[in-house]
Amino acid sequence: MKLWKSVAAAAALTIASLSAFAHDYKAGDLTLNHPWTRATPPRAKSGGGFVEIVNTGSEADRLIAVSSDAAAKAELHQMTVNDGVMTMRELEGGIEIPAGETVALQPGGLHIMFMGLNHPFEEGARVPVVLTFEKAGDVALELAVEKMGAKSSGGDHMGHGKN
Ligand SMILES: [Cu+2]
Repeated sequence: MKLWKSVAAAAALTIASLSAFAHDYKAGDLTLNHPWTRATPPRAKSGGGFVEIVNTGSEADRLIAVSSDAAAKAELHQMTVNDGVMTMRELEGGIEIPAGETVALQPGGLHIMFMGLNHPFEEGARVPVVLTFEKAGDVALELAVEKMGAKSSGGDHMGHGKN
């Protein structure tokens, strides 16, 4: 499934080639630290993606979309736990990155959601993703695939397989 337009793809390739050996990414006033995901079980249909986004600028930006060739669909999600019940919802308005602040996408909170994985995420591999920001534009990243359950805060994404 081709979610990105050719312009975005060209920009993504340029950025990816510049940062092939780094694992922090910069775009305008944004720095994206250590994007990562977790290895998935063999038949998993979904997975989460995580990254810390630092805005050193004087204006807010907004993460408005995510796309990836690794899955049929990628969305921005918020996980919350109320009385022990985990729920996730898609953030249709995106995620604001306030000026001078850091927003962490992490297990148990905000995250990238991959649905319909083309193949399982294997530990040590890299998963390509393009994040689209209102001001900073498209930023191509590679998520490092860590151990299954790594840095988990208890929640996982198994529930999404039924969607
Ligand atoms: Cu989710």
